[in-house]
Amino acid sequence: MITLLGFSFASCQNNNATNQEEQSTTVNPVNAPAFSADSCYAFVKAQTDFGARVPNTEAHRLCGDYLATTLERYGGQVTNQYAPLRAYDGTILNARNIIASWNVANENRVLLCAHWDSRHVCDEDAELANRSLPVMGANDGASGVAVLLEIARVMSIQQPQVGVDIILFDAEDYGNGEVENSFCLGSQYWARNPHTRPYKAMFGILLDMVGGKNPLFAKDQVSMYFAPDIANKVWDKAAQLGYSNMFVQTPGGGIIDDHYYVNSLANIPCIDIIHHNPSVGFPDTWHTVNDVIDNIDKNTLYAVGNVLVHVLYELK
Ligand code: AHN
Ligand code: ZN
Repeated sequence: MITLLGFSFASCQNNNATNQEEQSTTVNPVNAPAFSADSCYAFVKAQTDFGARVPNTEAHRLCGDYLATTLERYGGQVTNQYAPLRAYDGTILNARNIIASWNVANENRVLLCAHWDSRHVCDEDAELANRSLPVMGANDGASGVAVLLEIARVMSIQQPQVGVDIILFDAEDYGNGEVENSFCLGSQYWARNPHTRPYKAMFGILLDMVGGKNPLFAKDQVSMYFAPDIANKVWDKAAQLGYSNMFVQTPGGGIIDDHYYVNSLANIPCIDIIHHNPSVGFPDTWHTVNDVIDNIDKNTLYAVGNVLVHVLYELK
C-alpha cells in the first residue's frame, strides 16, 4: 500500500514537471548564477576552431593551453598532468589531463569530468573515403568540456558550498573497439595516479556527447551499478526542471567510458550523462565527419548545464 501510494505520487510529480505552469512551483529556485547557453555554445566553437584535437597534433597542444588558461581565469587551481600513454597501435600519445580545483580546503568535493581529445579516425562514417579523417568532435568531446567551462564561469561569479574538481581527460577516444581498455587512457592514468593523494570526492559526474540534437540520456548500467543514488538524484532533478523527454527513465546500455575507470580504479562513485540509446546506439554523427558545430543544439547544452548547476548549488 505504501509502495503503491509512493509510486503514484512520484509519477504525478513527473507529469507536473512537464507542465510549464506547475514547473515554477515544484522546483526550488537555486541560489546560483544562471548557466548561459550562448556562452556554452561559444566554448564549443572555441574548441572546434582549433581543428580536431587529436593527441600529438598542434591543434591538440594549442587547445590544451586554451583550456588550462580558461579554467585558471575562472579561478580554478590548475594542474596539468602530462603522461606518455601507449595506444592500441603502439603510438605513444603525449597526453595531458587538465585538472582545475575550486575551494581546495573543503573536504566535501564533487568531481566533474569530460574528455577533451577528439578521435583520430571517423571509422563510423558511411563513406569509406572519410574513415581515415579525424573527428571534429563538436559533440564527442567539445560539448562536455564546454558545459564544464561554463560551470567554471558560473563558479567564478559565485562558488557553490562544496569544493569542485573539474578534470578534462585526454586520450579517451584513441581506442580500438576490439582491444580491451584501449579507450579512456587518460582517465585510466589519472585513476592510478591521482593529482593529489589520497584523492577523495563524494561523487563524480562525467559528461559525454551532451550537445547533440534530440538527445536521449538514459541511466547506463555502469552508473547504476556503482552510483545509483547519484544517477537517480540527477535524473530526478532533470525531471523537476522539465527535461524528462531528454533524461529518460528507460534502461541504458553498458557503457565503458571514463566513469568506468573513475569507479573501478579510483573508487569514486561516478555517473555518465551520455547520448546513447540501447536500441539505436550512439547519435548518428558519432565518429563521423558530421560531428561538427552545425549539429550542436544549444538547448541540449543548456538543459544539461542547468541540471548540473541545480545539483551542484544545492549540495552542502
Ligand atoms: C563504448 O563504445 C562502449 N564506449 C564509448 C566511449 C566513447 C567514445 N565516448 C565517446 N567516444
Ligand atoms: Zn568518441
